[in-house]
Amino acid sequence: MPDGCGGNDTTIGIQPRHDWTIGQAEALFALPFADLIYGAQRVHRAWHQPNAVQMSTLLSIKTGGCPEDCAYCPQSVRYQTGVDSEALMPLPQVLERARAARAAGATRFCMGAAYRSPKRRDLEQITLMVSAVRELGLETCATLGMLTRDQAQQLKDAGLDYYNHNLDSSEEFYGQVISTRSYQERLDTLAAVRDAGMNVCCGGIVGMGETTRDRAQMLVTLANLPQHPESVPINQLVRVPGTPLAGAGDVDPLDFVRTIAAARVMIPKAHVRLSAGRSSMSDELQALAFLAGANSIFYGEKLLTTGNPDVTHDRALLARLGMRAECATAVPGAA
Ligand code: SAM
Ligand code: DTB
Ligand code: SF4
Repeated sequence: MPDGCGGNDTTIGIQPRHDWTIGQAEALFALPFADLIYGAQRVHRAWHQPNAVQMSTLLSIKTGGCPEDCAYCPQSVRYQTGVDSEALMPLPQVLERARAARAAGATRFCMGAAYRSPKRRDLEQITLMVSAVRELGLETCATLGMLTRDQAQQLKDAGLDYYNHNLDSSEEFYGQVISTRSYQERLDTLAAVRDAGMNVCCGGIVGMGETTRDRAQMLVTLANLPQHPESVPINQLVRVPGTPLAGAGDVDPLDFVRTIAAARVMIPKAHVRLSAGRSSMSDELQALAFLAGANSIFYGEKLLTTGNPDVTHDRALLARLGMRAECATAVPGAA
């Protein structure tokens, strides 16, 4: 490039680092779009099969009635969203859904519960679900709110492979979204999950009114954890009527893609999941997210309480892009 034409230093390293500064992260977001995507692709191809997508299916095993006040969430008891409070789903029903997910091509089954934290008796039931789902040969994931160290160990002993617990945003912005538990409590749960020997699934939401700096700061917090999360879900806010964030402004789709790309660069070995919000994204936007390094999706018609693209559409999209489902990792001890 000729001197004096405003060329950028676009060198993006491929090695995992744990010493990101907010300035460096913001500089990534500020790169020309093509430079950021090019860097993210280089990182992606250094660590991952470029055209493979990990497929997780979600099931809400305990819906609604949650005492927390997360401003984005249709399952909080505090907001009138039309989501009723239900009891914990019985094991046979969970297994039926897990078998269906496996038959449709999912390799991981993620069980979500609208809890602040699980009670002892609920956790006993859930450990049975985890073991039974794993016996089907599926990887297991759960998201049940805050965990103590003992609870994390119980889940690990039952065969839980991944625990999802999101930071959601930067610590600074978090207080505007949730008041009923602290950022530090989230970090404590993540440490308990990690110390119990489980894989960590942790990401956040784009579109709640946060700034680019908040997005960058959330990724700095994740990247500077002692061990990187294995899975990083990047959700676009699903604006559910009745929640305080129902009227949040649109996200610039290119800024959403920048967040995916920055996650890919800063947490290179993780699966970055193009998570909630796909129902309102065009195929072209999703293609751009894959190009930016997303390599995992939620697969199946429903997320927890809101919709997701149907599997026929997703299969067709992957085929159009020459992409394929990632092969399952062997689940030791599965039937
Ligand atoms: N109750 C548990 C918890 O909060 O950890 C587990 C379930 S909770 C629904 C899991 C995550 O879903 C949240 O941390 C948030 O990132 C995401 N989520 C919830 N509602 C959402 C929405 N309307 N749009 C996008 N993501 C959402
Ligand atoms: C995550 O990061 N996104 C998923 C999963 N982890 C549990 C949940 C998305 C929920 C979207 C709103 C709903 O369907 O209720
Ligand atoms: Fe409850 Fe989780 Fe929803 Fe927050 S995000 S209200 S903790 S279900």
